[in-house]
Amino acid sequence: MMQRTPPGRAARRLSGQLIAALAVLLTLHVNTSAAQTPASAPPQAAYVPSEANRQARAWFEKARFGMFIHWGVYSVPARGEWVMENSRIPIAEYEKFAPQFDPTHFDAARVVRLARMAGMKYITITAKHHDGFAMFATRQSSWNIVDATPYKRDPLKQLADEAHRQGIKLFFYYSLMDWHHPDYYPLGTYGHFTGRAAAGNFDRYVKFMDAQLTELLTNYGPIAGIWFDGMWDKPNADWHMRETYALIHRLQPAALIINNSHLSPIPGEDVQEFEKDLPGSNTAGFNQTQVSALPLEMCDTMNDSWGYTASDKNYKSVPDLIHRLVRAAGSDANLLLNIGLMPTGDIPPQASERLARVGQWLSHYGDSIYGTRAGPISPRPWGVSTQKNGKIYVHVLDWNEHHLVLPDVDGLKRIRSFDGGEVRFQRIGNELLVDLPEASTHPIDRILVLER
Ligand code: H79
Repeated sequence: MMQRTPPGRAARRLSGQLIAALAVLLTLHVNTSAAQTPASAPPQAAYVPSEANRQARAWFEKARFGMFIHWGVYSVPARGEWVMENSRIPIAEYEKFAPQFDPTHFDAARVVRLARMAGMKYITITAKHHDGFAMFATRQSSWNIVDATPYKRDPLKQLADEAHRQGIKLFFYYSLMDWHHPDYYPLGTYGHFTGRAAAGNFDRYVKFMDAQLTELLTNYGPIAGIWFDGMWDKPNADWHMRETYALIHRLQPAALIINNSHLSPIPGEDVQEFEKDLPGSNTAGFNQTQVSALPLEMCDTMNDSWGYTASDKNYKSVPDLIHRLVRAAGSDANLLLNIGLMPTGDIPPQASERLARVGQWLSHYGDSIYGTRAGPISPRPWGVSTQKNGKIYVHVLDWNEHHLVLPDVDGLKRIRSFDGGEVRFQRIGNELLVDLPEASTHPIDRILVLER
């Protein structure tokens, strides 16, 4: 029989607890046998999110759709944000892109308006990517947009002011891996072609990072959260994440911490991230973690690139983008959908056209997405379910037949089409045989509303 809470999530919560218990046992084992934790390490107090943080999590879970923005000095060569590593460009050469980076067309108001028009409730922008280049005014290094480019202005300040003005939330992406900073040493998997000295003090790098994060959390008003990436470069290093997380939560208690570590969430993290995969699936190859009870987010690209890539015209269709959003919601996750801003600061027109059309769809059907949780019918090849206020929304995405068999729903009284109109169904044993509306009437998503 159907339950009000997603049954998959409850089961996962239980297995999450088991895994947490196992992790504690493992940690104990490692600590005693390999003595990897310094003797002075404080006892591991449990992380209890503050009231402000809990409210922020509840907001986040309702938001369901955000805009990811990849933008940095790598936009100039226009071959993606990994160009430094992939083309083996040494630091001294890579730095020559900075004098060419003059994004005078950047219009924060326009970016925020586009996000709102697309139905997105927040923006997550790269403050610093793997190349270490700060897209904000920082005193910690001159490797930043104000000091190293002819633009000389702080686009994150413009974006933060505009986001506050237009009522949209702003997260800062911050790469833990750094191919430019001399103290990011010893190196991890990547960054071996930069020509930098084989020396450095990692603790000093962590201090640098904390100082930049302090700037991001004090100079830009209320920030919705920090989105970390790149820890997978050195998963066994002592990142001092507990201290960094405590710093963030002390500076802004409502700021959510997201770490795209490709590992199970650790204390201090507020959202579990999935890169290019729905929670629980692993097509991209780095999503082997259990789905936790935290709010979930999945990030994805509109074409095949994060950072602006001039040659990449492989944009997903509008129905495909909508399906990804709906399937994310049906898996209890937000979709963080990326655009790669151009070196001029312009938005690629292929991206803005598509986003406007996703926004049109959401203006009609958003009620079946925003504020919902995953529904009681688990994700299927044909579609997903969401639920809100006792109503279940069944999203029929990839199914061109006239009938659909659903598991029976406790106390079901009627089914209607989202746009009105009664939908006929029969009970057969523990199942419902539903007469679907014509597929041609809603080619993107036939939404049924199950009422009890
Ligand atoms: O910021 C975006 C990516 O740059 C970052 N996370 C998203 C949000 C990311 N970095 N690495 N990964 C994601 C996964 C690793 C991909 C790799 Fe590769 C495969 C690194 C080397 C081989 C892709 C292909 C990048 C370079 C070549």
